[in-house]
Amino acid sequence: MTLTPELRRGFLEKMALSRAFDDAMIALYWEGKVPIFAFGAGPLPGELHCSNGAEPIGAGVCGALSADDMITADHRPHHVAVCRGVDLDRMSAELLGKKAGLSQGKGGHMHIYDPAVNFASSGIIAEGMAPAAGMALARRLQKKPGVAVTFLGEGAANQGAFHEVMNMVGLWKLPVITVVQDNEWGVSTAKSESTAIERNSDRAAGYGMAGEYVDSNDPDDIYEAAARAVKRARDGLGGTILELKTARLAGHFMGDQQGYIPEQMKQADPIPLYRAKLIRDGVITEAQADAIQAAATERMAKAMQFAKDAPYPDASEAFDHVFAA
Ligand SMILES: Cc1ncc(C[n+]2csc(CCOP(=O)(O)OP(=O)(O)O)c2C)c(N)n1
Repeated sequence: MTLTPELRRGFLEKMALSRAFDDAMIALYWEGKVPIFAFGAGPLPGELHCSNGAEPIGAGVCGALSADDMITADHRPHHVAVCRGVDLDRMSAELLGKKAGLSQGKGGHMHIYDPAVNFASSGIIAEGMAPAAGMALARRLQKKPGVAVTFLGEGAANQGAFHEVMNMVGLWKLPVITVVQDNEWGVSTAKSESTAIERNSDRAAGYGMAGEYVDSNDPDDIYEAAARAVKRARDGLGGTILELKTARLAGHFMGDQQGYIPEQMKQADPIPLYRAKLIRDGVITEAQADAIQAAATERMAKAMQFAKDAPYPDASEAFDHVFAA
């Protein structure tokens, strides 16, 4: 898999669309809310954990996958979902609680599910790991191709589920790539105060699998590391813990003013950096970069209009799809 100019241009397009999605949802979230404190109700029900800063992960990792591959993500799923090609209209409707949403408006922003592109997410941290391993095992038993990729934060890497699933993936050499997104913070707890070692990717040795840390929030570097992990998985060499240094620019949730982050630890925005890099490398011109941004804004405006125009589910449907009570 080669890093072509088309692929790199596509990374910028996907990152711009992901950011447009988050910025539109952030603006909507604040409608009807008390500024700064996030009290009150508005058109966007529930909490909102945005991906601003982590877009290179979605673009780089999803760029290395094929349609057969399967993804599970966590409570901060937008960048992965958008870059995977989850239906943007229905994803937007899901956040607004509309019946046209991917889960008929009952899942909200943490529970994005689109079987058309093998994508699911859950608000329970590290929860997506076992289903990812299960899907990889199922494919193996069915003699069908497919690598499973599970996305989580560095905070979730201290959950019990992480260790249990990694052991089975290592033991059975399952084609599972565990993407640990290291934005340094689990809510307001620093990685250095919660994790015994500096790099979760070093834990891979304890599970008999490959581990790689990418100290760069650039989709080119992420793509190349992801492509190496995908190749190992497809070649039958088992899983990889791929830890990616990234940024959390919009706070843990809305209303988080991030007062606990020292000024010198504030992270850079990767999108303008990548835009400048592509222009410097002669992949695109300034005008083409502006056109990519304009197209993303326009596409998101259409998705938001679809979501706003869509009807709410009927109250009589509230208990549909409840399997046990
Ligand atoms: C099992 C479980 N415990 C606690 C929570 C509450 N919670 C939501 S996000 C979060 C922190 C997650 O940090 P990290 O995994 O580093 O991801 P980030 O938010 O930084 O992307 C916590 C504790 C949860 N959702 N699930």
